[in-house]
Amino acid sequence: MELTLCLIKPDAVRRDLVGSILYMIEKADLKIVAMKMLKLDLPLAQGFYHVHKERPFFGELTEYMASGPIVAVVLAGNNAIKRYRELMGATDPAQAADGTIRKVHAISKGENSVHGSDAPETAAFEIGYFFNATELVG
Ligand code: IDP
Ligand code: MG
Repeated sequence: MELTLCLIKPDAVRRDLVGSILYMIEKADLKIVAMKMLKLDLPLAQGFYHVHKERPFFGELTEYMASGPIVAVVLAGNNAIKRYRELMGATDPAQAADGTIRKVHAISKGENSVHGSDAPETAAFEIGYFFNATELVG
């Protein structure tokens, strides 16, 4: 059993897509073991995306992530990190495969509706960024 962090990003919460995205996740047989809605401020968004701080899009990304509420979700399953990355689709929705969350819902490469951890080390950091061990259930 592996854990991964999903964020439903501000563009998706704003467009009332939380239920649709969670439906796709549950249909894909990934188990929700923790969930909360929150609004990041700029320093929290910057801390979450610190690995991208040298990238040209860092300012745009962190301001967007702090622009409205998000939903943080911990998912569990065999090979959950890779399976959820596949379900999300490519970063740019124009490149995302049919049936993926980003193909169906994302607006652009920046406003791409969901985040997913990319490796066990980043998943551990990202889950710990939003949740205590006692908040994971199931
Ligand atoms: P990922 O979310 O598919 O793992 P990353 O390369 O880790 O993609 O980038 C993190 C996030 O930064 C993306 O999901 C997207 O919101 C944003 N981003 C990535 N590349 C660009 C870009 O070229 N312009 C604007 N935003 C970007
Ligand atoms: Mg990434």
